[in-house]
Amino acid sequence: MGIFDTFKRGLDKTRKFFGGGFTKIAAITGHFDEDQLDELEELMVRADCGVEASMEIIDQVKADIRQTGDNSKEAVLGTVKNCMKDILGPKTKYELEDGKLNVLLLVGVNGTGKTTTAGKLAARYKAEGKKVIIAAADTFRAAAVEQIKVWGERTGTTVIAQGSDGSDPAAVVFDSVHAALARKADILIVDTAGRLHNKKNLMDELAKIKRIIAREAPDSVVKSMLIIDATTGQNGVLQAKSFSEVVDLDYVGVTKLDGSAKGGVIIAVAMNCKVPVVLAGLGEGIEDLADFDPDLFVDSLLEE
Ligand SMILES: Nc1nc2c(ncn2[C@@H]2O[C@H](COP(=O)(O)OP(=O)(O)OP(=O)(O)O)[C@@H](O)[C@H]2O)c(=O)[nH]1
Ligand SMILES: [Mg+2]
Repeated sequence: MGIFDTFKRGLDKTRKFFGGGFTKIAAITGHFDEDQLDELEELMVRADCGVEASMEIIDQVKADIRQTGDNSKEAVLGTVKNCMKDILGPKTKYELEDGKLNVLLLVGVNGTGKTTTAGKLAARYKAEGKKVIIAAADTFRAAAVEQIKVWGERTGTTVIAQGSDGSDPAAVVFDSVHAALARKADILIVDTAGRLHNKKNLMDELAKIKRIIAREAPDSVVKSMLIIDATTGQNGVLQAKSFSEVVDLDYVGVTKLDGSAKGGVIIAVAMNCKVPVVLAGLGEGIEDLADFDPDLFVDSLLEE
């Protein structure tokens, strides 16, 4: 299956809701008058694009209509798509630096899909012939180590963990960094425990993990990625804002786009935080992960 089809399938619910809603509004009179534009704005808000982005897009649609006199479905669709692509910005990819240890810290609140994303990424890099190691740095939840070990087996990836639950995640990271250096790994994926941004001790723990990596592997390339769950809507936007105030985030990954009609949340995230969305989780399967591509995203949401 091509990447466009993967996106389309994963975004099925949002496409039906948003793309389908758009077509319905356009079908009322065949063009967009004031009433239809209000409905369109409401639809965007309900698809979780956020009030700010929805208003900005509608303002631009109105400005274009004033200028061209064209309020046909095609014209409005064109403006909406262009505005969304502008808000999302150019495609940014998480890429490994050759010849270095790349460390990727996956962070976020409980249950957003960090462990699943760690497993999917391990599979991806293994398939590319990279040497991958996973750090089971979620020592908080009893079943967490088992869960990541299953992904390790499934993908043939070494998982570094400590025996008993409740051990120190920083110690796991210490061991993992040394294992990764000794084996000349290309990437060390660090699966961390879910945490709330306002729990100081847990946020401090992330800072400690980062310090240990910097100290033990000063030449490594360390990146932090916040994983947010699309089904939580505007809450995800708040998480992105608050996490970025406490940890230096480099990237955002948005999961469970397949389970939500509210994939518009990516627009809201892009509008509200400076950190680029680079990954899209499009299902529970090992292959249901794609590099986030703004053009593909918008084109699969709103087909001509
Ligand atoms: N449909 C769908 N489900 C997903 C996706 N990503 C993760 N999940 C599911 O979401 C649930 C939670 O995923 P985890 O990977 O355990 O989340 P986590 O962030 O590691 O959770 P904690 O470690 O408890 O904080 C699991 O049932 C996953 O299968 C996705 O892209 N689509
Ligand atoms: Mg987890």
